[in-house]
Amino acid sequence: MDTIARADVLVTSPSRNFVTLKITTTDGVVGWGDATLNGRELAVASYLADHVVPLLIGRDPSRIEDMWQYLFKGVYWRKGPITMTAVAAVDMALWDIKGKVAGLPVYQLLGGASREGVLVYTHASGSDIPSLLDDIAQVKEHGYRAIRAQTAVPGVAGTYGVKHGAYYEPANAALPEEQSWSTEAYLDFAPRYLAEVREKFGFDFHLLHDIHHRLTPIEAARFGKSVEDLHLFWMEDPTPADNQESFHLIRQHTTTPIAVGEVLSSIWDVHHLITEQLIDYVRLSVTHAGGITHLRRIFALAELYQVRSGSHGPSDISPIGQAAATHLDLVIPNFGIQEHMGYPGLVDEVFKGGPTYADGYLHPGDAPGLGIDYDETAAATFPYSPKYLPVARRLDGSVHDW
Ligand code: GCO
Ligand code: MG
Repeated sequence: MDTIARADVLVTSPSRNFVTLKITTTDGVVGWGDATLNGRELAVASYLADHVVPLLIGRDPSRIEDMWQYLFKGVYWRKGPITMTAVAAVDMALWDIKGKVAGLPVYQLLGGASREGVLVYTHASGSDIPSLLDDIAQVKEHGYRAIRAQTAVPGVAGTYGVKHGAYYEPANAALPEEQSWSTEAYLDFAPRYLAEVREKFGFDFHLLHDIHHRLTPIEAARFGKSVEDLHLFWMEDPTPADNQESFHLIRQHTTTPIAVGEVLSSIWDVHHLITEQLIDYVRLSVTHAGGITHLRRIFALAELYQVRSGSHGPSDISPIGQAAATHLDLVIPNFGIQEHMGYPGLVDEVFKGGPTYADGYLHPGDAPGLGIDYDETAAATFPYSPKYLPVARRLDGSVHDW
């Protein structure tokens, strides 16, 4: 019987940090899993190397569900982003191996394609309204049918979601940068710039906006109401979802669709949001929510309540995680949209292959497994470099939600 011969945890930083799990079987089949958790990369690397890798050796790589249960229930300390990212990496690597052994792309193992391609949204941003409008024009030229629009807020230094230079990368400093925040300025400005976007470009594309947990429920309700005639595809993370109940208040006031999930990692973090129909899109990622096995379960629950998927796909999920997401997206009946932020140039020196983009859609391709490779020699030339997300402070100096 083919068993797991070894597992290696690899950390590389081609412009930003990525953690990758490589599982090798006794038959020499290699599976890749993404274990990247922005700003906590080494915690997941240690969890895997110190606590998971020793458990894998000698086990049957074909028993994906059993391995998932073993690593979730069997460890006593379940859930949480570190654990769920580590479990996800093992899960992804085992799906990759199963596909390579079967000679089939993972989406075929999951039930086959339900659609021709995976609708994606990408980011456009600007330091002011004219530069946002220019960026949207450029993004539209690349064929994107769905665009997330963010602009710096006047008087608020370093607003999230806005590029500094050619590329937006929120984890930007060896110690967290401190940025400022004013809810009043944001609530006044954001509906106005979103209205200018619709005025200039019309309604024949999906317009998304990320609030990044910055509002209280009643502020989010006001925001949602004020942009209703702009027909946003969604407002993302209007308020922190630690208290799932609080979304009832937003729902009572606005029909602007809501997307939540990028900082959440298990079905228990979203089950109330889904079963009470408090959200329209569930945005957990394969990488942070226990892999294909667990995210598929979350999407299946969501389907019963007409909640669609909208998976998180920023640059801090590696191309392996993005490939795994694309396979799942192609199959599930309640697919909504997939984030496709793209990567800075050096990343494709390490990660080879993966989904292809054309005309607003991604496709995972038909190579066996996840269809992506990792160049270990190139990766070794990019050592880990600590990079943290900023911290947000209100104008009075107190800490705000990021
Ligand atoms: C998104 C996210 C990112 C996060 C980043 C943090 O919607 O893509 O909000 O921009 O800030 O993934 O790790
Ligand atoms: Mg977001």
